[in-house]
Amino acid sequence: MKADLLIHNVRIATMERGRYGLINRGAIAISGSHITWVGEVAALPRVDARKTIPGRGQLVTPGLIDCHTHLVYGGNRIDEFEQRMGGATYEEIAERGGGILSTVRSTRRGSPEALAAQARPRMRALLSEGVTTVEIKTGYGLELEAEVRMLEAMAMLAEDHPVDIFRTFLAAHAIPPEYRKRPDEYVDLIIDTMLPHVAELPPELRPDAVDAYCEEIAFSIKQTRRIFEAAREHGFPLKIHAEQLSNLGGTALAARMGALSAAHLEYLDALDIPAMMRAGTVAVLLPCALYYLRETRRPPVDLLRRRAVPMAVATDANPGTSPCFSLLTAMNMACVLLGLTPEEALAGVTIHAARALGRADRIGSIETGKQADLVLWDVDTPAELSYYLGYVPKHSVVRRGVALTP
Ligand code: DI6
Ligand code: FE
Repeated sequence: MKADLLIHNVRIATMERGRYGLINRGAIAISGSHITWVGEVAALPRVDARKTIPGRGQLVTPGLIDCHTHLVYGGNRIDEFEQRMGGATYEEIAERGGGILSTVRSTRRGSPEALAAQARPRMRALLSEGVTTVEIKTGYGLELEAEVRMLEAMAMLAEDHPVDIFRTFLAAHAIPPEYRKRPDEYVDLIIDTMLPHVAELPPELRPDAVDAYCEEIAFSIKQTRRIFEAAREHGFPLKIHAEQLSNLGGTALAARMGALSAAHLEYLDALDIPAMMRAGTVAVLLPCALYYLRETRRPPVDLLRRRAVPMAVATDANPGTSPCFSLLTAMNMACVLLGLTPEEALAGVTIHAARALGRADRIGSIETGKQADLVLWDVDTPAELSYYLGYVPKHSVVRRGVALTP
């Protein structure tokens, strides 16, 4: 057997089917950007490898996937953090014109270059923890040109970082100030102008999915359904933010329309779950947002687990409710605050995160035929990845079959 890269003598958490799937003394052969063989060293056929990484028993996991972020935005909201810690509520700040709309003002002012430049340190923070795929949403432009500039900033980030970026179009994030009194007209704008335009963008800019924030303070069920119907006609996979502050039924709607994922879910109801099961819709848990908002309500993890709904874990990195750029922190919080096991947390940032992006056929587990995105960790057991807070175990990354120099 020929290989471009052979990784030898490592422990492998394959993460197939959401389990560790440990191979205690394993090897991985890679040709080009893909895995061509994985298994016990004892069963390894004779390999003629151009390059070998002689392992020392490190733990190899799939490259981590942050499947829900708002990494591209202008400005920051540190002043609001200070106000909130002094007692102001998120709603009060929003009423004063702060909140999402404050980020919209600073994002609209930014060129794609400026937006990419501001996002770079945040991207580096994510990548420094073994992340190899990042989803990023638009939604701080809320007008066609500014939304497209956000997509352009994402394309720039993809060019100068070793990462696969999944672009999600979230024009339905908030009602822009100029449409405050006529929200349905903004929905018309999304449907009649924005979606047809972004659907025709070249492949490096075209969104990979369409998302909507279905909530009392954002888009109603009816508005969300209209946007999703139009998005589907353009062939976009669907994602939703729902059941964060109340139960409007957005998750069930999205699942019935075949959505890839539904995020937040603190107010998810048992009755919403069968639709998710039928559609294979992934529940995306965002513990850092819940932490920052001091939300005491928890997503119904036990129910989701019992009904075998795949659970992903993500940072929700954004300037308002989750200025967190550490996926390992999100894993820890998923365990401590939400009750996931470390195995579920790791599945939540690998195979189930891949599924939330519709890419489980390509990434998220260590299997023959998958993209060779791997992290070699100096840890004893996979649970260790969820164990620390503010400490990143030493590791190295192989992305698309290429060993990255740290
Ligand atoms: N989910 C969130 O938690 C936020 N948006 C969303 O869709 C908050 C975004 C912000 O405050 O900037
Ligand atoms: Fe979000």
